[in-house]
Amino acid sequence: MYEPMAPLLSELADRMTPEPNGREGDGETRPVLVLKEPAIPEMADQPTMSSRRVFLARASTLSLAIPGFGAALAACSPGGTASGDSSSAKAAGSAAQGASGAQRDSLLHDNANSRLDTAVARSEHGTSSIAPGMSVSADNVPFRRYDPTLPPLATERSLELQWRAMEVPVRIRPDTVVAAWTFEGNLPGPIVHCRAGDTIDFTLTNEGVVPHSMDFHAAQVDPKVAFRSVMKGQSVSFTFKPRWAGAFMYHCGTAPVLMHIGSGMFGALVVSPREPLPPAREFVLVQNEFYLADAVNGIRPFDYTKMLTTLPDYLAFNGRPNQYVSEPIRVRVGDRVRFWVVNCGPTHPCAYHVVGEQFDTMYLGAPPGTPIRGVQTWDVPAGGGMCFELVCDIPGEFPFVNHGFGHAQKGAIGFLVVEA
Ligand SMILES: [Cu+2]
Repeated sequence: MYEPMAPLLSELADRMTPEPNGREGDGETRPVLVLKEPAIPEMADQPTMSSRRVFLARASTLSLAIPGFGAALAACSPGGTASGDSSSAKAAGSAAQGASGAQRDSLLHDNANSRLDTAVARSEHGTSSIAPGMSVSADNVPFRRYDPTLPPLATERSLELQWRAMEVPVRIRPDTVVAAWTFEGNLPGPIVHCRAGDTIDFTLTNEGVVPHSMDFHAAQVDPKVAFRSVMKGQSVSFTFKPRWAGAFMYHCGTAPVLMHIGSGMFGALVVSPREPLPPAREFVLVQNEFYLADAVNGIRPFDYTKMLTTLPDYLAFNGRPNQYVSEPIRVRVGDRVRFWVVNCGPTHPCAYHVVGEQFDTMYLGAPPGTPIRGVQTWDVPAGGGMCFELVCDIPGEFPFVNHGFGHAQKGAIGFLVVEA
């Protein structure tokens, strides 16, 4: 029988207390979540836990809050069964399920806040993404334009991906280096391209300090097993076959998810239909928001508290604000252009629009099904992806934007240059 590990809405409501909404005299109240330090049970054989152990224990117990992260408990909790090899996700899942109900209940009750994503805020990292060992000088981090070109399909019908979770600095603007948490050292992670029905064999090895994981939106798998968190030096492997064509987000799902997505652990998997779409120049645009603290030794950490405010410093297509303004995407008159737009948020939508053009085709569902014609703007929600097509009939410079212009102004803008 299904045993819910995630909070019920009623439980969350129980944790909400009224507080004045800041406007004096109007008597209105608004609910706020009251967050408390989670209580971590001490290990019997190790009466004093290091701050790192405390952090890891908290991170793992907090993982209980997220559907699908029960397995992370077994991997990370003091009393759980660590299973860090890459041999079998199924085995690790069984180990997780082997944790006794009493043990789970105990941890749940001892961590009343485990359903809330506040782990990092209380950790040795504070509210920032600066990781121990991230001591590279910002001067040595080059600015590199992120290539938006959709990689070609492999001839084989299976892909083997062996990726590393890495905490590294990334230069997102000529004057800004951020303390990123990444897949494969970049932000976004690599663009993956396959066909519907192809097999993807995926392994993530954690080379960072913080626990990490992988959640492919294109996968239909048991998330408790496949999307579990792994600690430094450990790996997780799983296999899936994307069923539907489309533009899919992937991201680290370790609690607090907001912190891990917000610090750079996201990317795009484009699934082409088995029957090829019309020939086109194909590009991938991944939108994300940046919430940054002041620089420490020239490197700006991601700021979890700021993420909660949802008021970003920058937005970007493919991780660098305005990069395609200074170095546009170039095509030729007569080209059909297909944009696979994935919005990795973590919070805001992307009202995708190309100034001076109209999308002759946009797919409401998996391409090539449910095309609609003559679209000016369409919202791509956080965690979603859409496919937009236009035909470049005339030469010119066409801005592609998030038409939520406060966010275009902060960097979600670029140029499509159509050359004669
Ligand atoms: Cu992560």
